[in-house]
Amino acid sequence: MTYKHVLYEKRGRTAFVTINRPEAMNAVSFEANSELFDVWTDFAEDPEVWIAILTGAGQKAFCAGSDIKAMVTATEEQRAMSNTEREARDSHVQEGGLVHREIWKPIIAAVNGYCLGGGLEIAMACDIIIASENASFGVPEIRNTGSYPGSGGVHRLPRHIPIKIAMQMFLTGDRISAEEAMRHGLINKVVPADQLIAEAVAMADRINENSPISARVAKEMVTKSLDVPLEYPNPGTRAWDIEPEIAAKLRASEDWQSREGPRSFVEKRRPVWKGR
Ligand code: CO8
Repeated sequence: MTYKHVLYEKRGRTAFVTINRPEAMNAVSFEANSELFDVWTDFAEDPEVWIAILTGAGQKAFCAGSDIKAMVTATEEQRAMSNTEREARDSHVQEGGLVHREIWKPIIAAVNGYCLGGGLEIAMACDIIIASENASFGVPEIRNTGSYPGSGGVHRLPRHIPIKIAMQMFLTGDRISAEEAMRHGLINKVVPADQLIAEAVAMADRINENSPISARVAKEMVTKSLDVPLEYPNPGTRAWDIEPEIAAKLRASEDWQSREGPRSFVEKRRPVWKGR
C-alpha cells in the first residue's frame, strides 16, 4: 500500500513511518491524518512488526502541527465540531492518527527539527523521543491559530514536564530548544542530526531484543494506571487493580507459556521471542 503523505516501510521487526510533506514542514492535513491512521492500524495489527520509528521528511521539521492553511478553507460545519464529535465521526481527524488511540506496541519519535503544536502532540503520544540538536518544541496555537493544543497537548504536556514550564509554553507560544527539552525531561536523548535515525534504530533494536509481549503489557499498564492512585481511595479504583486484566495477556502468550524468558536466562543464551 502506498500513500501520498506518508512513507511506510517495514524492515525486520521495525516499522518506519515518515510524515512526508516537507514543503509544508510536515504539517498534517486531514488527508495526511487519514493516511497515518491507516498506517498505525496496519502497524498495530501486523504480528511481524514489534516497534515503530516515526520521523518527518527532510532536514527541517518533524511536524509543524495541523495544516493551518486547511483551517482557513474549512467549512463552518467542520469548524463547529468539537474534538469529541469529530472523533466520534472519524477518529483519524485527530493528529497523526495517533494521539488518542490504544496502540500498545512501542513507538519511538525521531524528532528531526520543528516539533510544534500537533507535531508535539504526536511526539508526546510516542513512548520515547530522540531529537536532533536542531530540533525545537512548542505549542504556538495561541499565537498562530487562536486555538489551543486540542489534540492532547493540554493534557499531556503538563504531565510530561513541570507545569510552570508547560504554562509558559502554552501562554507565550515560544519554542524551547532540544537541550531545554532534555533538561525538562520531555525527551530522552539529543544527538547530532546525522546520527538521529541510527540512534533511533539502535534503540529499536535494543528494545526488540526483549519480550515484545512484555513491552506491550508494560506500555498498556503505564498508560492506564499513570493517573490512578496507587493505594487510595478504594479497592477497584487503584493502580494495582488495573494490573491483573492486562497481565493476563502476558500469561496467555506463547512466550510466557513456554517459559522462554527464564529458560534462556538459565541456559545462558539469548531468548528467541515469538511475540505471541
Ligand atoms: N500548516 C500549513 N502550512 C505550514 C505549517 C502549518 N502548520 N507550518 C509551515 N507551513 C508552511 C508555510 O506556510 C510555508 O508554506 P509556503 O512556502 O507555501 O509559504 C512552508 O511551510 C515553509 O514554512 P515557513 O516559510 O514558515 O518556514 P520558516 O522556516 O520561516 O518557519 C515554522 C518554520 C517555524 C515551522 C513556521 O512555518 C511556523 O510557525 N509554522 C506554524 C507552526 C504552528 O503554529 N503549528 C501549530 C498549528 S495548530 C495545531 O497543530 C493544533 C491545532 C489543534 C486544534 C484543536 C481545535 C480545538
